Amino acid sequence: TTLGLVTTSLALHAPSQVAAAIKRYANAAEYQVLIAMIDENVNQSLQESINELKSQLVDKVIINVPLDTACAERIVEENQDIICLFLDVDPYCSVFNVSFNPADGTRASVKYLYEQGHREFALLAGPAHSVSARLRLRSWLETLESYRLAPVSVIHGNWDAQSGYSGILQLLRENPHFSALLVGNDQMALGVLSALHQQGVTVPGQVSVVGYDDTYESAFFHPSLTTVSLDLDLQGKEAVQRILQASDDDHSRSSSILPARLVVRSSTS
Ligand code: IPT
Repeated sequence: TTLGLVTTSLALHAPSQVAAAIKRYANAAEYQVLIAMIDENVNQSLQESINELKSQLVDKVIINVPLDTACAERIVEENQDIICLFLDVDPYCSVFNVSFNPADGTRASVKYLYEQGHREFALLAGPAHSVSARLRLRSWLETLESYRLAPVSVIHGNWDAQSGYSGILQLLRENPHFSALLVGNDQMALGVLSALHQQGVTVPGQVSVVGYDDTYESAFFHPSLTTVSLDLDLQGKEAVQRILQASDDDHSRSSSILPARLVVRSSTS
């Protein structure tokens, strides 16, 4: 009657939205949710958090922490007394997961910008330690390449608005010749919009900006953000359903890959 959730920082909008959904759907199924939040030193404190949950008799744990395949497999291997379901791993890896297709939304955003006439792209990716950030970046690059294009600049932020703010200032200093900017998530895009406004660069007049996530706030940015929409509520719902259905029998554990789609608003032209 108790589910565990180990999550990355809830100061980030997407994981906090997912946690809210997990709590809501679990409660509806008459389960409580014990939440452990970890920030840094992921590999070490993840096992500690799982141990804490185990000591509270939790035997099903949803893990929303970015994990490389080898780390996720090791967690499964070393915790066979519980069922782990992962939300932030490579969707095609073998562990039990509910995740998003990392390529459909990224392809759609490059295609859309290309068809709007853009040829000079800058990329502001998420942190290199995050598997999702790397998969999004790879898909942007592959799609650009399919149009025989390469980005004018590529940098990494750390998902928060501050890093988007300083990231775009760095991009403008290093090579300001881009008309389209792809950003790894909406929080960084928020910082980008603020910095561009302060620099007198118009959006979408001079630079079109595309975010990623479509958290609840993104439609209220100024200008409202064109972004890749993830149904984070659905991810929470599917995760709860699938982990509650799962039993010791491996066949009860079926992973799923959820779609991502481009939502066009006012930050692009
Ligand atoms: C991913 C978000 O897209 C990103 O904005 C950031 O919040 C990150 O999580 C935190 O780890 S969504 C994840 C399920 C891939």
